[in-house]
Amino acid sequence: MGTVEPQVAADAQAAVTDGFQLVIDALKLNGIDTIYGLPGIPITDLTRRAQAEGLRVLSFRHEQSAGYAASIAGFLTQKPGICLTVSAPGFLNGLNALAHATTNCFPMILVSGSSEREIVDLQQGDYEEMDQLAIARPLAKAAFRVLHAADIGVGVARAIRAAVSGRPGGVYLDLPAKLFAQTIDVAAGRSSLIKVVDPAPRQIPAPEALERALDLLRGAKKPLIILGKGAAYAQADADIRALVEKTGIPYLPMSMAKGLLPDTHEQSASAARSYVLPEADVVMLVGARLNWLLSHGKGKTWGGKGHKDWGGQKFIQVDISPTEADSNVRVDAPVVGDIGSCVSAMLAGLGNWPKPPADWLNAIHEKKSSNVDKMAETLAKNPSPMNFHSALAVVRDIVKANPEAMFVNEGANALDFTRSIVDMYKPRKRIDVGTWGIMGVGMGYCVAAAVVTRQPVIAVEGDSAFGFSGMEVETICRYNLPVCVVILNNNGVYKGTDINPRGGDVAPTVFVKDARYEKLMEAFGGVGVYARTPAELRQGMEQALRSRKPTLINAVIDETAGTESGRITSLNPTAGKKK
Ligand code: ADP
Ligand code: TPW
Repeated sequence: MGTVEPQVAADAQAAVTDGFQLVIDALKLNGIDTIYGLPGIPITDLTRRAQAEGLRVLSFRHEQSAGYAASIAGFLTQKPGICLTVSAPGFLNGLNALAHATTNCFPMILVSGSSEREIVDLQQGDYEEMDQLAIARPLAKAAFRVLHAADIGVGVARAIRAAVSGRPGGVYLDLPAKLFAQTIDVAAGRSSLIKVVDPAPRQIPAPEALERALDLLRGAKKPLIILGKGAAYAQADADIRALVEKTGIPYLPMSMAKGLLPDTHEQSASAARSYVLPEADVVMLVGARLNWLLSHGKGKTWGGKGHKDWGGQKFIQVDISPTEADSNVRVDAPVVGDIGSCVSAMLAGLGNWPKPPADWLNAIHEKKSSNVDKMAETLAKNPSPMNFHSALAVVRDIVKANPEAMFVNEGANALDFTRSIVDMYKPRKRIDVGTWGIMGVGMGYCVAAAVVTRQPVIAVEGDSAFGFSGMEVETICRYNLPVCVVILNNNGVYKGTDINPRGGDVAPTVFVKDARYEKLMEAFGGVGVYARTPAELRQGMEQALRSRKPTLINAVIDETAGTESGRITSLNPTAGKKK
């Protein structure tokens, strides 16, 4: 080397690229601009270099939060959210979110560094040894490993296609430590990269499937449309609204489909849910599965005699997955395709659509009005201490005044009451616990929502729910994000009144009484608010939205408020015994 001129050496160096660079180039080439992750061996330099190359690299305090952030970024943008972790323990922390993404049909890629293949496969005890690919595979829609720098382009392309095409889901991409330092010729590296063309191709529904569905719907006496988060994901907002309005059919939004049409829309049947589900004769599901959240399409909720009995409805199911229909009950008219294509084809086929029978619409209207009146009465009360209703009456007003704000929600009662009390006005504003009813998505979702949409974020959190990701308030402060967290604090899981009959430790559901969560936000330079009345809560929220400063409001509510498991008490095997 001593005889080589310095300039020649520099040129020779410049003529090669490495694994780090190729990963960054492949992501950038495919329009990925943000990484949610946590640095460490072997990906520390990847985070640094990605940042230096203009990617936004958001560093979290726990990979699970980074993963949830990536998953919801995928839902909001239709681009795979990228979560980057270290090997074994970091990978496992991210894995929960990967499974969550797959379960919820969100596009996400978990990219994890991994240890030496030769040592891992012989189980010789490497640093953070783990066969990550094998562990990820059952929880992911697809899983890939790249061993050679020249294959990084293909690996990233395959991961992107798998995440966003068809039914979206979580994809795992395993990048062994050695890969990052591998060098190849710059030109060869450049030509190995793939810009994915049409990553989520339209899937056009079959004309006969559409005709079958429209015939069934047209003949219904009591039709109902159910919009799910697949409909929200599809970003076909105008056509979905037009379909609902032109058919005049009442609709129910699932939780994350709230706001696809404003919740105040006259055709919304949300306030008459327990009436319309058993009464409807034809139900059209648009991007919603008949899973536990819809009582599997049968049983008492649907007018069946026993919990497994069919209620007699006929179902139309609009979904991109050809295997979803008949998963719980018979689907008479499956329409397989992407929701954008399906809904626009339906609109084109409506012709002179007859309005649904007036007695159906009137009956729904009556149920709705009486339930809305009852709720208004409850919301108008001002008990001391505050309860879920009096606190949420404030949140409801604030969201109404700030319809562009993103809205994050988790908890049990804190989730159920909020979902029914707080109206949403715009699509994809409400993001919550999703298909698993998972706790811990809160602060990760807040970060991604603020970063992706650049709108203010309001999070309504149970005190238990908040605890799962509470340390990420530092992340929120570090990036100075306009997030207002409201903790509905009733001193425990579900509520704070359980007693340990033997004395000693407090009951398993009980937390420290009068915990001062707001001080956690203050510790990192954000604003903390201690709110004991609706007026204090209102003032805190208004101030947070005005200032756009990270704010945490500890809204103290009656510790006797709330029921065990919220609205799903019936799923809890011990709850029956307790009553
Ligand atoms: P919810 O919980 O709101 O009821 P689910 O998560 O159960 O919604 O259902 C979402 C459904 O939407 C899934 O079956 C998924 O296959 C489907 N889906 C997701 N994206 C699309 C799309 N672009 N086009 C059609 N269907 C989609
Ligand atoms: C990952 C089980 C469901 S709801 C909940 C737990 C622990 C917390 C309820 O208390 P919170 O809300 O948040 O204070 P509230 O309004 O009822 O007082 N672990 C995971 N996910 C779930 N769903 C649980 C545990 C659970």
